[in-house]
Amino acid sequence: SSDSSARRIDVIVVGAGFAGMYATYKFRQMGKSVVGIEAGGDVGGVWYWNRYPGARCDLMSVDYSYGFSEEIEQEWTWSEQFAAQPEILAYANFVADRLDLRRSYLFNTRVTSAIWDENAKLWRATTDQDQVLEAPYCVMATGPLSVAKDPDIPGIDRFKGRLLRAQKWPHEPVSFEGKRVGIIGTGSTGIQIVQTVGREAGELFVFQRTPSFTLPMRNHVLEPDYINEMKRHYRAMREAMRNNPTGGTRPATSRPFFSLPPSQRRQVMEQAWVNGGHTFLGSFADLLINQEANDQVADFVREKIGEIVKDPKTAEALKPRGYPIFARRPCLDTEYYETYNLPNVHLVDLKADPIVEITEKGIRTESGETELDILIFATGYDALTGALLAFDVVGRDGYTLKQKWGSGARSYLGIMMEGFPNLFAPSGPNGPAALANLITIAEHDVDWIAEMIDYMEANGLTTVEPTAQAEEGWMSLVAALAEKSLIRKANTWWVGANVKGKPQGLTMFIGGFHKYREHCATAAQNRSSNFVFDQANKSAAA
Ligand code: NA7
Repeated sequence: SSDSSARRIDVIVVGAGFAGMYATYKFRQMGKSVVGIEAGGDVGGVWYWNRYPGARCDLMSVDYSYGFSEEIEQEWTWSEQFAAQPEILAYANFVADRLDLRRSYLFNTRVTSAIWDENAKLWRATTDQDQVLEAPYCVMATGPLSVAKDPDIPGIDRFKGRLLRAQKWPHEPVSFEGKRVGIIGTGSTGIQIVQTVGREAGELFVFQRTPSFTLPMRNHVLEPDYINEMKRHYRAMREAMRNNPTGGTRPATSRPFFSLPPSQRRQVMEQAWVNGGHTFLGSFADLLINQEANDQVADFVREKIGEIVKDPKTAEALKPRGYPIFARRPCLDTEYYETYNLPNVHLVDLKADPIVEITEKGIRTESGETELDILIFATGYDALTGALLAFDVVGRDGYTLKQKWGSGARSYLGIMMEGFPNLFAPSGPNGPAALANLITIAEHDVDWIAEMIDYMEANGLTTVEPTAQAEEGWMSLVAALAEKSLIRKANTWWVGANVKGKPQGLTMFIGGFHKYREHCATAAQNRSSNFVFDQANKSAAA
């Protein structure tokens, strides 16, 4: 029975990031009525919120952009090889304008629950603005990195200075001039903030628990000749991206590290350092499965840190040890290590001098209190599953997602869940997120979902969910691949280690985007063995 005050539509899309925007467009093109729900004030998702100084994508801009529209590809021109947040947000806005997406969205609105109604065969989504929406299909484009996580440190509420979170950055510019600034977090986000704010602030104190490996980004302005060339070859490029393990244009290699003699290996690493860090992983095929190869690259990077950073004690503290390089997402920086040569930038090594508490005036470590005007948190996300567990998602027979994922996220292809009919999560947990280009994944997944819906409608089917067996098979494959990889050897958001109490384990398919795509295609070709259609009708008839 459907709720009489509810608005009945065809598809609910949660999120206006790149996955949600494309889903909204795609389903509208299919003639569906779509309502999108977005907590932010406008489109852009993570790029709407993350306005911190130095925010930039570490994928090349031509890769990290939509491939579904030739018009958009031709009309939009990227200015830099790696675009900064304002440009990416401008791009999202350009796409939203161009496709008139905003008319489908409720902004400044959060979904508070999404509940499957088995009788009506509808998802019913309730919002914090008291709307109720009902639709046969619900698409959770909620993003793998959208729920910010504060550090577990006592006294956060006590601080009387200005507290800023990277992932909820104010819209108006923040001045650091003459200020004493502290930052906690030295992942990709912290590194971008440090290298930017370190050059502005009166004093910058970097409270580092675990140093990251970061490689030079070598960002540069894109020349008109390059742009023209690119625009001529976009089609072939997108095709190549779809067949690439990263879902991007970075060339893949099958060359093992030790297939080259030592001097040549060294030469390749030196060249990768000069060309830019994103070429490292493309230089050797086995860096994430061969510990000795990994050690050699890690040694090479530690050597570079030692060469750049002048103070030996600081250099030593910045050198990551005890986990494999690339087992945390590698950061790409612009003179990050050089920042520590500035007289106003101070590294506080929390391994030697742990934080005790946050005080009214700043941060107290074991050795004493550091007074601060501004404190920045760049302490990461409740990644991959956080956004979908932040509200109630209730499937068939009152089965909740929290129950289903109680001991770790389970899904089929990272898109669908047994027990949750007609619920789709593009770039969801157990898909290739984080190791591949998220826009490529999002477009692929939305297209795959659209095909599924087309198939159902052409065949008079109303509900679909994966079989328990198909889901189990996928989860075994994800686990088997994870088992072989060095990724499990580092405590990161990739394995859930950064959130207290979170089930541990790699909930990502690491076999490469190109393989993921094949699995999805095969799954769809064998629909009757991998999915149950009209489950309720069947059980009612039985
Ligand atoms: P990350 O990579 O999860 O980094 C979070 C950082 O915050 C990391 O250095 C943490 O140190 C640090 N952290 C968290 N809690 C604490 C406490 N209590 N004390 C000290 N330091 C702390 O998040 P990012 O936002 O940088 O990057 C996320 C992804 O966004 C990135 O991988 C790209 O894909 C884009 P720890 O390692 O836990 O010791």
